[in-house]
Amino acid sequence: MARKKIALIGAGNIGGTLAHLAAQKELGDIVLFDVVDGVPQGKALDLSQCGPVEGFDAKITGTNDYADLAGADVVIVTAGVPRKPGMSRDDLLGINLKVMKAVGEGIKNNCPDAFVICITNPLDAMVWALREFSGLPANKVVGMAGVLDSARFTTFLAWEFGVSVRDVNTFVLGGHGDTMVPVVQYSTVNGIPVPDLIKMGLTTQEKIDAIVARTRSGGGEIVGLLKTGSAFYAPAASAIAMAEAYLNDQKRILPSAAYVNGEYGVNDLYVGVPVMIGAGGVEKVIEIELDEEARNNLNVSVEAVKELLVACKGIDPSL
Ligand code: TXD
Repeated sequence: MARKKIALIGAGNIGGTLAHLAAQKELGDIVLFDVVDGVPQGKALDLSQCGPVEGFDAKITGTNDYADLAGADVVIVTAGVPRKPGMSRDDLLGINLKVMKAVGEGIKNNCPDAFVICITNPLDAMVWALREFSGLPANKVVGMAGVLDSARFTTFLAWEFGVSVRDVNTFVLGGHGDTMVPVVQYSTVNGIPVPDLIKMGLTTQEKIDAIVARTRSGGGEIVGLLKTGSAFYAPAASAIAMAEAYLNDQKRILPSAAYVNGEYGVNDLYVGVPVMIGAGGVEKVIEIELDEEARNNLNVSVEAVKELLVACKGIDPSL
């Protein structure tokens, strides 16, 4: 069986890390695309030379020509500009919306059957715009944020309880911003819900509240430390988990910025919800019971995403 083809649009910090992870996992042949001449080609050549050392076979190429994306099975989009200290994700909207228009055209014209994972910020608006511009079916265009936000929440909880990250399962809903909703009652350590762990005296409500707050500002914390850009190792690992679920039909339940039409009382919007990802792309939106606080927080997040879409339509009347 011919190898799958993975196209990475944006060959920057996340794009290069995506390429390395996909190659190490031998998910398929990899094409790195960027508008900067030389960067995708240089990174592709460098990554190819990892093959003999790490023991992977993958044809890794770099290009500045969208035609080289032809036939891609998976496309992961990081094209655009990242945050600098003092910038919010929403500040990127004007620049990155124009980038999504070009990227959407490139996908529509060269690989319309691909499963597209958007990473570019402000994520909830960019994934919606990318679907509009590309014209792909909504179940084949998804945003990566929830897997990263859940990974941050999981890491902080594992540190709090002094347990393996493998035994912590967390749930994050809503937008990829300050309004994201880490859902404590569905977050567990080896199946024990966090609220029960509080009752058992293994932590306190105050500590959990602080962890929720740190998760919400997890991106900003790294931007503040790096000063030159934003997180890229965990974002890349998170998107690769989603790509693998599609390529290997894993039916994984992953929090993702997915198209919702009716579930959670939300219509015609991309928002962070648990979905099943398999060979059909986003195969199902999982609707869970939310307590009043979580539902209110989700509604706040939905309103914040809607405001971003109004801004997008103000910039590009074709939307
Ligand atoms: O969880 C999440 N979704 C977020 C997303 C987590 C971390 C970072 N988040 C966002 O991903 C971040 O705010 C940015 O919007 C993207 C990409 O972050 P990255 O750190 O990879 O940015 P880089 O290193 O600047 O790479 C961006 C590349 C760079 O090489 C540019 O030349 C290229 O994008 N670029 C383009 N490629 C193709 N087409 C166009 N028009 C274009 N414009 C810039």
